[in-house]
Amino acid sequence: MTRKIITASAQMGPIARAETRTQTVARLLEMMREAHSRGARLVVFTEMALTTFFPRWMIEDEAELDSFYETEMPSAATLPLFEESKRLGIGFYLGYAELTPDQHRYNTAILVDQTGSIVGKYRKVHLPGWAEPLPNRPFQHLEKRYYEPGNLGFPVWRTMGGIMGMAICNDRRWPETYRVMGLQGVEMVMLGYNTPFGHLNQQPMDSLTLFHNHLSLQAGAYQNATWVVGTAKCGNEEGSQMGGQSVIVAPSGEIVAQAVTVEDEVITAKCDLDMGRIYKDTVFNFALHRRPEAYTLITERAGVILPEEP
Ligand code: CDT
Repeated sequence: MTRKIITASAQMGPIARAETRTQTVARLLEMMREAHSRGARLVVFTEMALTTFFPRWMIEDEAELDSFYETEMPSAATLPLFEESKRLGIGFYLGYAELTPDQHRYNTAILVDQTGSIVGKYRKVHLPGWAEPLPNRPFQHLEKRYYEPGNLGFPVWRTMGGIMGMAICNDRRWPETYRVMGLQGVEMVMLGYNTPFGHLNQQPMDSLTLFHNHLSLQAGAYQNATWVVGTAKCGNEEGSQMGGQSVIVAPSGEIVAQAVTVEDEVITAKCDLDMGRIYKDTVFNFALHRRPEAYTLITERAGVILPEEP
């Protein structure tokens, strides 16, 4: 039986601070329909796809801050996405800011299958930035203030004919993200991102922002023999410029589809979930070639380990 699934990455242009959930969901619905019209059975939306990227600001008004979080999923505003998913028979990944009933805050993504049912939830583990605002910066990056690290690990789900995993933005820079899912046989990793230029105040790194995006996604795909779908929120959002170049990466590490704008844009690829098999059976046959006993010498010790002075 063929396990080819046409998959879409639905890149999103800027979301204004004043944009309502209804307006944002309308944009997502339009892209879901476009993806479906091109044969897609799965569409990957971005990180925090329902609001502007609010961690760029220090927000002290609690009610204003709360307005960026979802307290239920689906909500009245997001229900049309679930209904359309079911009607069209297309699954989706959706990132959003989550506020739990017991007042915990996470940067979250859900996976919804082709019947419009939530089958998985992931909470971002690697939170970049700071908890306190930095002086003299036009924009902050306060994810450590507004979110707790995810507490669900990196699970995978057997759904939509494959073994599916999720990650969010900064997670893509960490090999552990993919490897933990790779060890569970993941066949497709979905990931949304908001990556502002200049966030580190380091010019040389800034010019490499887009290169590092692809480097991370392609290395994660190849080294774990998995498809990786990376979906940007991009363009000039409230004066903050964010990188695009959303991609669909094959288990070979090759980019098979790439966005060319910094606006709402749907790209698609026919993803053969069996394609990773040749790598999983050869160069990345984990059972045959990995040496966990060597890795634990280091990893069982917590924290950063500096080499000793010669
Ligand atoms: N959203 C997110 O995780 N963005 C980070 C950039 C900011 S690091 C201060 C990223 O890794 O793309």
